[in-house]
Amino acid sequence: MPVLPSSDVLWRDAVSVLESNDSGVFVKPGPRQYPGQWNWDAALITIGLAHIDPVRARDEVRSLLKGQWSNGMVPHIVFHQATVDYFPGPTTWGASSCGVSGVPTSAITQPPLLATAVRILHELHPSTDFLEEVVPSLERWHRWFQGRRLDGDGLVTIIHPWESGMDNSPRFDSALREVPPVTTEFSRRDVVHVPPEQRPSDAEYEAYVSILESLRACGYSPALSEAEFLLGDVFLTSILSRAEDDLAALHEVLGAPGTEARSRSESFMAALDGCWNEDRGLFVDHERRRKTPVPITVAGITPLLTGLDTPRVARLVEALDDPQRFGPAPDAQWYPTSVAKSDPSFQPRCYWRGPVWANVNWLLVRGLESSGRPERAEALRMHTLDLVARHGYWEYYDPRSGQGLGSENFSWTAAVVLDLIARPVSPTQR
Ligand code: 2M8
Repeated sequence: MPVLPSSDVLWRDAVSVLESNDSGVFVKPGPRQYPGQWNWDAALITIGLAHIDPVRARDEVRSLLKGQWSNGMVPHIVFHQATVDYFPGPTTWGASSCGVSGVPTSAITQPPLLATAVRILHELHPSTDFLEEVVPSLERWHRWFQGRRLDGDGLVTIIHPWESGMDNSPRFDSALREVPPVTTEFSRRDVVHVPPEQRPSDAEYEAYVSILESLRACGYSPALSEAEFLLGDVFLTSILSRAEDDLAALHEVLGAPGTEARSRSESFMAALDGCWNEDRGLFVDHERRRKTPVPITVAGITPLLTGLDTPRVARLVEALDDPQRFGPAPDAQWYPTSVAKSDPSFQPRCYWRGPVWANVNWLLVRGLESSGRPERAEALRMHTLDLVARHGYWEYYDPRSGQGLGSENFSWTAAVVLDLIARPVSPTQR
């Protein structure tokens, strides 16, 4: 289904990235940097696999769900083995961190994109047997959010930056300053294969481990009021709102009413409504403890995913196109940057503090499409394919040169390229 002159090459290379990262049980996010199955990576990888091998795509979902906890949580990493070259690995998370089937896991969650992935897979290759198998697990996970991650304002509250997927985003800087010093010694493995300046700082990593220690001390079941790190997350809430809608559709395929999931989706949309910042023309996270201004990051545009139909869409598109903020600029043509160029925290080569991420671009393409902006979605789709065609399948990209950063041969970049090629923007979705 090529759309670009070079898309057959792009397609072939994307398939080969996914094949080469396939461990047999799950597709690793990258060849060396991340040796387990990460939660939202697996969802995006499922979407990619749906275009080339639906049987393998279903197995990707099954493998992730092997890590589901008895309380419904689907962890941010399912290790699938007891020893891995990653810190923090299964021993640090502790023996109690495992899925119902006994597979070692981490003990926090990640952006719940899985129901969205299962819906796309089902639309491409319908199988009600598969839906009957996985929809109850998705429902249990979504309910777990209601019981464990909702605070008074209805936003999904994260208790660790890793739950957001945007680990060292400056959105978390102020909350991280409250975290007590780490008490155990550890050695970082994440800077072995990737230059340290492209990764979180040592101070950030110490805070990540300190939060982990305090969560482990309370059996990974903190009262939100007592958690060391807390943030009402616009990004996670947007993803879950969309996923609830997709889950409702899946329930309906199975002949059940999707009413509960749909009403949860609407509640999240109402909560997001309260995060609108008219001056910025963006949605803004709720800092639970301190009221410092949250830095300007791409997370503020992601409520597009929920299918907005208000004048706010125009403001969000304005931010996306603004050269001072996320849009293409004469000295930085690749967009959107993960942090606004005008924000003091912007660092074009450091992980979630500036670089362009293909998975975020995919979310925004689908969000613009659902929010009645197909022409804008199409432009971003072509731009993203162009970026990868020129620079390869990297974890993230320098917005100035397009140079690939982080891990090479990155699975979610390959997966979203397959989807962007094979599922062109629909002009009518809303
Ligand atoms: C990054 O996060 C992990 C910790 O979860 C890490 O840096 O070691 C993030 O980009 C996260 O969003 C992603 O899921 C993970 C694997 O790609 O890597």
